[in-house]
Amino acid sequence: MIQEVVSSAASTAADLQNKIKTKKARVGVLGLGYVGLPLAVEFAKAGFDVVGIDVQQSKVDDFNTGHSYIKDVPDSVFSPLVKSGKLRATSDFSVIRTLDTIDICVPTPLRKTKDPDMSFVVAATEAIAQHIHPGLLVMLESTTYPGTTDELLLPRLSASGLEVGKDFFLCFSPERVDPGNPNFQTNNIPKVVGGITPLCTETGALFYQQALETVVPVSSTRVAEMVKLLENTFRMINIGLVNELAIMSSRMNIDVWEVIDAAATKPFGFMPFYPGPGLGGHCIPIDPFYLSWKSKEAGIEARFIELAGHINGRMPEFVVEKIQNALNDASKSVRGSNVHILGIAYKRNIDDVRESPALDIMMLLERLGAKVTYSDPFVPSVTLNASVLKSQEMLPFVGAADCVVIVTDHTGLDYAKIVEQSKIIVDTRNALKGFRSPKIVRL
Ligand code: SAJ
Repeated sequence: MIQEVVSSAASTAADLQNKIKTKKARVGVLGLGYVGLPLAVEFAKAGFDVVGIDVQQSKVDDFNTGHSYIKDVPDSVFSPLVKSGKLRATSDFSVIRTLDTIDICVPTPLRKTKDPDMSFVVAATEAIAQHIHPGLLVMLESTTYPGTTDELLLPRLSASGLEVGKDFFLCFSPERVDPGNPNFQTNNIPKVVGGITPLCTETGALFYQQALETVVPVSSTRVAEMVKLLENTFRMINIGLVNELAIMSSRMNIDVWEVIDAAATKPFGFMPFYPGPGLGGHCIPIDPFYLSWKSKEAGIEARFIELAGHINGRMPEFVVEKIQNALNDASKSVRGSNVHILGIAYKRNIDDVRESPALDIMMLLERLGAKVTYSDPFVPSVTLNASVLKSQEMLPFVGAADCVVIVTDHTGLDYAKIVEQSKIIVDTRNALKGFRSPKIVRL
């Protein structure tokens, strides 16, 4: 009997692995965003038939026109794959019955109470559970807390009666997509993957090896889940450290930027991070709270994360204090002053304003009675306190403002002209590194 059980597990895995090796496996990607769409493209480019699945019919329709709505994937690559039939999208989850592999790439946001919103992952898992069949490889890629795959996905998928590691295979593989990164894209970012069983890990690693340059197998889904959280918590805490150093240096009249640049000359054991107006984006300010939430459940308080979150969260107020003091030195109050913000995206040269500290700074300034305007070549308009603000032509507004604030240091702006035409300029990014002027106030 045992021999039969072992042999049937081996044969299911062998069949699936053979389909993967010969590129006959039918690949599915659930969630066609900045992670899912590039992943689907990589497997179609590698020669697989790929089906993208998304609940948004508009996304599915857009996808099937052969137009890529993800900037990192040009139409020149995307369109031929769709036209050739290698790549298509659907909102019909029953297609999962025909698939051999499926990658879950759905959002994992935080709720306002800073606890994880797993609703998208659970919905995706339940949809897969409805159509699961022997020989299916399921991989979760959404950033989440350690234990998600074995606690949330495994029971729902096993309820079908199929056995993990024998009838179906389940892994976690953290997405590491960095939108807009000119050097690292889905195909050449090393891919960590950990399975519920060794055979799951082996099959998941074999799958990713067909399309991605480097695959890093680890011993379990929990290790793989924790890897991603370590990566992004490392960033968040180190940014919090330099933000606190900026606050200290400001009080001690030390140029924190000069300190960091000099420390960065150390050829080992140091990695520069830079202070800023606060922490934006949908990864760094959010992912670490998955870890602190889960560790609380394990009875451990993640104090580093909470403290860094507090410091990073306070930076918009610190910037507004700088603005208040700069106006005060010019015998002006914030109330009634024209304050013009340069750059409102959460980091340079992108158009994403999610969690952008610029929005907090603008709201704080409005609350103090300032008249706030902005210019951002990447962000034509933004909704703030239910009113829509439009990006203004830069130089006229810089010249007219009582105070200009560089919140996001997009490249390509005429910073010399900005310095020349500003009365006061608060620089939160050291964008004016090479400039010396009494009107420049740095973090
Ligand atoms: N920031 C600072 N100081 C720094 C670095 C960043 O204040 O020294 C701010 C940024 O302005 C931004 C926020 O932190 O508001 C996040 O910046 P980020 O450079 O970490 O950019 P993200 O949010 O796009 O992070 C992504 C992450 N990628 C993935 O999760 C797959 C992160 O792991 C990458 O390291 C990062 O891109 C990157 O290096 O570009």
